[in-house]
Amino acid sequence: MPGFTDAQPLWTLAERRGMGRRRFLQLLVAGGATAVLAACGADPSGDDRSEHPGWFKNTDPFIRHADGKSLEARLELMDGLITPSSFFFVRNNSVSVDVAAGDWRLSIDGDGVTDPLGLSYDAIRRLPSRTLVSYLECAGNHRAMFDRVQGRAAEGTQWGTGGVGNGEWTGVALGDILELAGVRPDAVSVLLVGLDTGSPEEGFRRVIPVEKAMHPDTLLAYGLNGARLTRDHGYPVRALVPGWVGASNIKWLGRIVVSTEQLWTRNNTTSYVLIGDDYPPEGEALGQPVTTQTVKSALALPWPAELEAGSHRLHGYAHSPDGPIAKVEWREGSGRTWRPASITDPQVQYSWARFEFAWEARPGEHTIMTRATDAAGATQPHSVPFNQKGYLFNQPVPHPIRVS
Ligand SMILES: Nc1nc2c(c(=O)[nH]1)N[C@H]1C(S)=C(S)[C@@H](COP(=O)(O)O)O[C@H]1N2
Ligand SMILES: [Mo]
Repeated sequence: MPGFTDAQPLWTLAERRGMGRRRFLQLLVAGGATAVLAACGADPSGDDRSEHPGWFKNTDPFIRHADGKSLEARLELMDGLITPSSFFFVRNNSVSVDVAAGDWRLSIDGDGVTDPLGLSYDAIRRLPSRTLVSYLECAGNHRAMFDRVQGRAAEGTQWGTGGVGNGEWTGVALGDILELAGVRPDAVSVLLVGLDTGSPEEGFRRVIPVEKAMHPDTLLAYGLNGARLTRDHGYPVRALVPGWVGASNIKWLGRIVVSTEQLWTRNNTTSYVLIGDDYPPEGEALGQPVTTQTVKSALALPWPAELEAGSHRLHGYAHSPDGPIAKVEWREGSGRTWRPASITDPQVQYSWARFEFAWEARPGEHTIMTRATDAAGATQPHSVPFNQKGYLFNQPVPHPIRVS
């Protein structure tokens, strides 16, 4: 039974809400972090009204970035495999929007379909549904490590390790929707457009290739963790593109354009592109557009972590876009020996893996690195080349731990 290595942030939150230590411990025993959060007045569905204009959910459990667009998850608040909606990170390029399902329509058009159409929410709910577990990660997750580890800051929100979550998603296969619209055999690009500003002309968008769009696991999702998708995560319908960078998973989806030519938009020419000496330009892009994520791991600890001396069971999460995690290793300080961590749960579909290991904490300043390898043999590299916007950082990070 996994436990908390450090429930300090949760306790701080509970204390601020006037909760006593005993009640806090009782709630943890009864229902884990979710129960504590619910007792603090946060709707466990994660769809309540926050005091901040950018989001709907209670922002207390998160690291709130100054850009007003990014709620970074605290991995140390998670003990299970599935991330509760109320702890799931949020990344917006503007603000979360409130779209009423009754008024919502999805349009599918473009020269890549023979029968352009519009679908209501009810129509989508009548189509065959699929449920799958998948992690979802921002392309910029770990971006701050370019600065913290390589000493050269990349542009953009300085995400630590919490720009990621693992959900159980329910929806319809995007491929079924494209079939309904009569997708042509010579279709190439599928453009997904969000309703961020209320109109499909302005919304956040991303192009994916038709092969990925037609994959049976690429979904138009309306459910997260057995409940209705919440507004911060794209209600009424969002795209779920397993393994691909967060930005492909368009929220508040309003329009799909299918094209027989490769489409280029901001988000595959100047943004979500690896720009730097090691990345030659591709097509109309300034560098190499990011598509899939990379193999990564992180400890479920605050940065820096503070622990009491003694025996600890540390845990964390590892994920790869290319299948299950085969092993996770850890190493202390600049030591040469990597030791095996154990993977604690069976991995289904595109889930991340939860790993843990025992650590004897002696007083002083320490660092621990973890390194994941997936079933295809891909492992976290010794060093990643710099790119201007700081995407896909996946070298092992020395997590600072202060022991007293
Ligand atoms: N419409 C729309 N979709 C969007 C975004 C956005 O700003 N608008 N942000 C994208 C980015 S950059 C990421 S990382 C994921 C984050 O999903 P989440 O907020 O549900 O965690 O949503 C993606 N989909
Ligand atoms: Mo992102």
